[in-house]
Amino acid sequence: MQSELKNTNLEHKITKIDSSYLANWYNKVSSNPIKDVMILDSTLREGEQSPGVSFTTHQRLQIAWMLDYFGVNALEISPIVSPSHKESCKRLVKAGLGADIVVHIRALQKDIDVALDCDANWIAMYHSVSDVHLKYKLKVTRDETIKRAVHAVQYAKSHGLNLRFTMEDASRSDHIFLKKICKEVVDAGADRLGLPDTLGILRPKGMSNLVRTVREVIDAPIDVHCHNDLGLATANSLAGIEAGADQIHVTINGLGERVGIAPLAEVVMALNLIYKRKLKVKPDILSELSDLLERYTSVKTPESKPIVGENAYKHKAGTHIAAIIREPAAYELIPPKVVGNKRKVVIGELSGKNTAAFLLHILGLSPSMGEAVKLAQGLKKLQCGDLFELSLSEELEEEVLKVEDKL
Ligand code: HCA
Ligand code: CU
Repeated sequence: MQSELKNTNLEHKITKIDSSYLANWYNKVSSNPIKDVMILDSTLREGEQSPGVSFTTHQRLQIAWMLDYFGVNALEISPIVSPSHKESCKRLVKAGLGADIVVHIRALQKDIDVALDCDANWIAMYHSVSDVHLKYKLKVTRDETIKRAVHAVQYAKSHGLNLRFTMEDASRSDHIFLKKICKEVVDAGADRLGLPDTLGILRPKGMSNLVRTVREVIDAPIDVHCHNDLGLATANSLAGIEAGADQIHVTINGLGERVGIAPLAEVVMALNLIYKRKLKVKPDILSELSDLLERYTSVKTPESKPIVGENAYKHKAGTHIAAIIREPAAYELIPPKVVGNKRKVVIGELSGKNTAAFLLHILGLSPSMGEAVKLAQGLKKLQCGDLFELSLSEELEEEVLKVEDKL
C-alpha cells in the first residue's frame, strides 16, 4: 500500500506541476495573442554553413527524416553548393515527407533553373537589401536590386513555383527602401517574405520593429531568421513572432554561419512554455536530434546548451538536490523525459545530507540522518570538488523517495 502511494507521488512529481504557469503573471503575453507559428528547420542549409559541418547525402536524408518525424513544417536545403547537395535536394523533394522542402537559391534565373531541375515545389530566393551589401558584396544599385528581384520572382512564378523572397541583411537596410522592395516582390507574386537579422545586430524590440515596418505595407506571411552573434537569436525570433511574423527559422543546436541562428529545441520549448503554443511536434526526440548532429559533425554540443545539453538536468548544490528529490519542478522547467534528456546529480563537495543519504541508500546501506550528515561532512573535507555523477533513472528516483521516508 505504501509503495503504491509512493508511485502515485512520483507520477505527480513528474507530470502535475507545470512550472511555466507559475510565472504567468510576469510572462503574460499582450492582448494581441500570437497566432499559429510554423517552424522551418535550416540545418541542411544554414547549418551546413557552420564551421566543421558537412553532411553526406545519406546523413542529410537521415536528418531530414528525423526532423520531419519531429514535426517541423518546412526543411530548407541548397542545391547550388555542390553536385552532392543537388542530389540530396532531388532525393529530398522525392522523399514524400510531410514537411515542405524549401530549395534555397540566389535570386538568379540560372539558380531557379536548378531548383526546377530538382522538381522543387517551394523555393526561397535571397538578395541583399542593405546598402553595405549592395555596394561591397554585390556592386549593384537599389534600383537594379528591385529590377533583379522582381524579374526573378516573375520567372519563378511563371514556372508555377511557390516562393519566399528573403531580404538579406534586412536589419541593416534603409526602412523606406525595405518597404518598397517588399511591396514590389509581393506584387510580383512572392508568397512569403523572409526578414533575416543576418548579422545578429538587433535587440528583441528591434526585431519587432523590423517585422512591423514590413507588416505596414504587406499582408503576406513573414519568416524571421535571427543570427546569434550577440546571443539574442531565440529572443529576437520570439519577438518577431509577437510582432506578427508567422514562421521561425531554426537549426538543430543552433548551427549556422559563424555562431549560428536560433536553436530548434529552445524555440520550440519556449513557444510551448511561454506562449502555450500546442505545436504538433514530438519534443521527446529533441535530445536525440542533437546527439545525431554531434555524431555527424565535429561540433560538440556544449554541456551548457539549454534543453538538450549534458548539464540541462544536472543538479549539484545540496539544497537543489534536496528540493528536486521532493519536487523536480523546484529546479526543472520541463521534466527531462519530455525532451528526451536525463536527470543527473553530481556527488562531491557540494552534496548535502539528503544527497549523502541517497547515495548510501542506493549502495545498499540504511543510513540514519546522523550518518548521512557525517558522509556529507566527509565529502566537504576531501576538498576534491565534484567526485562523480549519477544518472537518475525512474527506479533510482523511487529509491530517493524511500530514503526521504526513512530519514
Ligand atoms: C545566407 C544569408 C541568410 C539567408 C536567410 C534566409 C541570412 O547565408 O545566405 O534565406 O532566410 O542570414 O540572411 O542565411
Ligand atoms: Cu542566415
